[in-house]
Amino acid sequence: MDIARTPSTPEGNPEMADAAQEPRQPAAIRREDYRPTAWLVPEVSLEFDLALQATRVTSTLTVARNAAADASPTIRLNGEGLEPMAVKVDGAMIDSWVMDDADLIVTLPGDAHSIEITTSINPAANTALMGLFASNGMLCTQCEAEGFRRITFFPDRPDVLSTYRVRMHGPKTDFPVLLSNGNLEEQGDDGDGTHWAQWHDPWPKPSYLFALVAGDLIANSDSFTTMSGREVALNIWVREGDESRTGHAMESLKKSMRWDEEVFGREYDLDLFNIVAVSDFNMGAMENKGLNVFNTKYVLADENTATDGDFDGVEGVIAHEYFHNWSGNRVTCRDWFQLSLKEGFTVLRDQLFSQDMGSAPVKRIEDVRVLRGAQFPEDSGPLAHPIRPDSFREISNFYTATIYNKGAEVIRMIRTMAGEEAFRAGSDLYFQRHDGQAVTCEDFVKAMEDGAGLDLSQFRLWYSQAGTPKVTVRLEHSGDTATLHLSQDVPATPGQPDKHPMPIPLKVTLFDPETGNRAAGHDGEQLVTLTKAQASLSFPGHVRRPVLSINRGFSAPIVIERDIAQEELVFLAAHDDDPFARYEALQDLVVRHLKDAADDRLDDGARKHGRAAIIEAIRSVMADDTLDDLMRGELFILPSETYLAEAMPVADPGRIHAERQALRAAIGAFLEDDFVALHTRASDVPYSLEAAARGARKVKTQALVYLAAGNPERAAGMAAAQYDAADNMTDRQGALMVLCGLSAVERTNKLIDFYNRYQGNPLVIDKWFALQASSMHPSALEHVKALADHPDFTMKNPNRVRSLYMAMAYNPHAFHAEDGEGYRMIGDVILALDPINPQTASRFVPPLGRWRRIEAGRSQLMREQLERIGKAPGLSRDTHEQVSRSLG
Ligand code: 0A1
Ligand code: ZN
Repeated sequence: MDIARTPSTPEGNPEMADAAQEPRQPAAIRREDYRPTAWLVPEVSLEFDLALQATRVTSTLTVARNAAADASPTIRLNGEGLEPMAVKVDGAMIDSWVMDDADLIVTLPGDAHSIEITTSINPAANTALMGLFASNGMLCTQCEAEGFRRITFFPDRPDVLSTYRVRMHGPKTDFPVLLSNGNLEEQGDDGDGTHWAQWHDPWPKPSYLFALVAGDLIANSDSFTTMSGREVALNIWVREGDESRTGHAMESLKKSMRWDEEVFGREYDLDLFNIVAVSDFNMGAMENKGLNVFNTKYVLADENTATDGDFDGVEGVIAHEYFHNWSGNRVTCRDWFQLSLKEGFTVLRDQLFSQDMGSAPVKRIEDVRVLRGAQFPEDSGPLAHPIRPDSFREISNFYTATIYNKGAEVIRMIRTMAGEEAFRAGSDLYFQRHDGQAVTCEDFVKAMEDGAGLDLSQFRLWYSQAGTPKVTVRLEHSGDTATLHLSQDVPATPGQPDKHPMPIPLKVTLFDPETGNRAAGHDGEQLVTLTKAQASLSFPGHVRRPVLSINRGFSAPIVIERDIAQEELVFLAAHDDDPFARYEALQDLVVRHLKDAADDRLDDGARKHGRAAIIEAIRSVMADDTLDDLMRGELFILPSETYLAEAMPVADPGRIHAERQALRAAIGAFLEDDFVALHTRASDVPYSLEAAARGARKVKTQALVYLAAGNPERAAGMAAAQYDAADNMTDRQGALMVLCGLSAVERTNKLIDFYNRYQGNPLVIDKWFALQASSMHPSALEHVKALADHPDFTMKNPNRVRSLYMAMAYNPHAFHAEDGEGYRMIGDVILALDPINPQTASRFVPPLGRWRRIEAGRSQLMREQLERIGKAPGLSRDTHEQVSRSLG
């Protein structure tokens, strides 16, 4: 059977009968049902007659039987919302075609044919932003994963690789720039106000990598000379007026190209690389061959409108999409179950790149924070799935933190076990062996085994088992020997009640608490791989009980439960020479304290004692002059409320919020003078993008965050002054973020100023919405409600929707308002957005899906919203799948 949703003949199709009765519950597609495609399409020729409301598409497909598949007399051409206006086979009009649901079925007598199909589409009416859509008068495509079928009928699956020739024709004034994949072959003017361009992409690619852009755009152009001396023209296309904010993106692109040559040996393979920025986009960006399409958020940046974090975001996403040229495009996925093959690997590649471009330890900590904030909750909830899922109903729902971020961690573990050199050998073999192919995660693992010389038999469990393993750690000391006892538990997840033990690579070391020296192993750090449910390891030569540092560098994406004394955590927080382990010790210290506090397990004395230890640890971070400010700022960040909730079997978000704020206030009050001094010192550092200046900005705002909790009045004055003195967005946004959480007059004044100052700059107005929706202010939810009626708010722009409602859904004290108002609002958003843009609507379901892990009162209210959404008529496949899994 074809992996497409229905068998290749429409008659007697049981799935169709089901679908007729229950249109919202299409059958699950299963990985094990994969079959090679019966027909290949070596060449595609597309002709577009462009118009915003009616674009005519004529596609000519050269098709040939796939000798490696079961023969079929029909070809299934997927479609969505399309009608065939004309169908020709080998140049002759036919009327024997049939529709099977939305797909077109054509009977083909021979082994090779040409099929020509004409369709017409309305890009202006495409609010889902999949397929060909209009954005600010420009036309743009998004085809991953299954958007190409909204443009023309096609076997829309990633294992069908074709070369594309694309001819576009349209009015010159509306669409002066006409772009597609590959190289521009020819262009011309018709002399009647219209013009045309013809593009050809020599590299065979799946349909999801097709792209077309037509609009009034202006380019920042540059060039890059590859390692073999080829000159590549680079263009970043934006709307007029935005070109001055493309410099950082261009620098990031050139750095990415050089880095991929140097670190992975990958050279670019066309003479042209185009990037287009679009303001209506569901995701961050898309790696279409030679024509990347980006959300403006990840292209436009200058010091006045973008924060340091935004600059990093641009650099990281530019790199990510560029790296896909090899990990994704030259070697692509056989089917969508293999999505992590390209995404996990590419995320790892972009993480390593960003580590090399800036502070490696800080980047590592940030990446772990993202993983634990987004992926761990997914892995412990109703939507848990392995990095290579076994089934799905709507592939858009599987662009998840698990596929991306856990996928990256899994490959990072391979790298840790292999070492850098052997890993590179594995990667070289993978690219060489599979260049031009559509392959599986198994092919990747095999290439790693062969190239890096590893045995990954047991390691494959990381691809098939969902859930975050928990490793319990105990260190026993007797005589002169320390014994490390480890045991692992991989929790049950939906559909996977029983798990096997996984190989877990743990970097460990032991410190002598008196000298602070490391003592374990010859080089002080060892890689211990736990392969069984339990294991014990002995470390002789320790006359004193050593302090254990484990999972250094976060060598495995797991939860560690360690039996360790508070003093030992304080010791590691002050002395561990692994920056991640040091950060982790501080986090653990705080997590333990807040968990106990939120669970009512602390009497006054214990609370005081716990706070004192944390304050002491923060003070030593403040005073430690071996730290740079970027790292210092990182160590100051308290564990998030989401992370704290995740550490408890059932959480009370109200208690967590109150206890965390109280701790922050205690730290802020106790260290008030130190934070003021730090703020003053950091304020003297002039703006630049150098690490020291970025670090200064980071600790400056961190200081305000603590002072806002400890002494709100003083903080309001300082934040207002920081806002007024700001010569960059990082300082200005940081100050406004702090003010947004306070009930001070400066809050209103600066919010008005910010809006007036940046009116007309959508990305900065997004910040204005997001700052208010994610604020610590007790009335944040009221503010969100009012902002929904603001004239600048629209449900049609995904960035704007996210800036208001995603910010609120991930602001625990607003979302978890005790009366359920936050849940109701998100329920309303999902229902209102679903008919407009199902992909973005379904992304709001997971926060509600956490209901099983939340205390009873709120849990019931969350569930009620899921049930209300589930009952709504005409729900999209995207939202329906997420809701039913969340309730299941
Ligand atoms: N492959 C892209 C992500 C992406 C996926 C789906 C999209 O459809 C709206 C868009 C982009 C990446 O990993 O960057
Ligand atoms: Zn990607």
